[in-house]
Amino acid sequence: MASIPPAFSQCFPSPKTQEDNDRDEEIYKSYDNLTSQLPILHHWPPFSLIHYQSCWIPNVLLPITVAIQSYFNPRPADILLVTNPKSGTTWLKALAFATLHRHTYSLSNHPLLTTTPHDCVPFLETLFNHRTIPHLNILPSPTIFTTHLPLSLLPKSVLSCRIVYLCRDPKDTFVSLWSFTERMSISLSGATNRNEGFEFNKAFQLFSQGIAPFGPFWDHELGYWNGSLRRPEKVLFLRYEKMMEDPVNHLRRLAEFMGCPFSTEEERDGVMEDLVGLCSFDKLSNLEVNKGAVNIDGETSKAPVAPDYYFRKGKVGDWVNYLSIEMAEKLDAITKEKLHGSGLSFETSTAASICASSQV
Ligand code: PAP
Repeated sequence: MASIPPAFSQCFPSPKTQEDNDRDEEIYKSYDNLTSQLPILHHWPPFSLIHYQSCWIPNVLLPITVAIQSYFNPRPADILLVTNPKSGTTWLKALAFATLHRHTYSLSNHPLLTTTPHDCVPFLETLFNHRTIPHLNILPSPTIFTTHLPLSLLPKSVLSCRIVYLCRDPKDTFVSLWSFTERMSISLSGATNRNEGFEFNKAFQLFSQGIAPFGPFWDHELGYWNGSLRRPEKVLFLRYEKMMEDPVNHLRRLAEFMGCPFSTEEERDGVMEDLVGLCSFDKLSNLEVNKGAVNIDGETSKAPVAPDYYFRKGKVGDWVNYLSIEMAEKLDAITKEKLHGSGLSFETSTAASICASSQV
């Protein structure tokens, strides 16, 4: 878990009053106690996953999650970006940040050139990870936050702000998640041999059973999908694959939803194309800031995770290079069953459709 970006340090008044200190200690300690009462699995290295209110969350996040449930109280203008891990969080953060602040920063001197998207838009899980309830309401309004938590684990008050949800085909999400956690667990364990990492087939089995960080994958998607059907003015549901196909039109929708639509002049002057270029995989992944090492200071480890872990390939359909056809069909079948009747589907990227198109 990353440290607090400087722009957010004002949420943590220092020194704390003794009263605040005692309150925070008591709150976080009582949440810690919950950990011993819940089922826990150690099969998804480097995390231990704890089953809390039907969701598998990394166990170090349990007190943080409960603190978010109790104390996250966004303002109506705030924007919450939500993703299942590895669904394009980094990209969405960059796009939303660049769009909201486009009148403040020029392209040549933009914070995204020198600051990672994760530091521009921190996770709630990071902000609540300091055994202090952060004073988020002193931040400028609107502020953009991010979380991986499912809708069912967020407080009801979350619908007072606007939520942007980005989903991705589960096969690509799984491959990206496995690659990231495998790389992380090798780095943390000091292993030199890939075989000592996180075995692919084992990860696949767990993911298929719904056991993955913030899983089950499908429940996460359905929570926000149904939210977007019920309250379209509050939840914008986006898809990674569609955004890759037509990023400019999606940026237009994102800006409208966030309450800062592009003007006719901006459209004419190519502002959307410029921002899409700034936030593109090629641009961001080649910046020095997105290559260097940073420290994870969560309880899981002190080992470094380099920002380039968040920039692997950025491709749609990379699963074909990792999953056997049987695995892909199995995941497709589970997805079809889980999403049945919801109106949400990933039909265009199923194993069957890819096989059919490669035979044409
Ligand atoms: P997180 O949920 O842990 O924050 P997230 O950013 O969702 O991570 O996952 C990284 C994925 O987004 C990677 O996908 P891949 O493993 O399939 O390659 C990464 O390459 C992709 N990604 C990162 N930045 C961009 C971008 N600017 N455009 C498109 N995809 C991106």
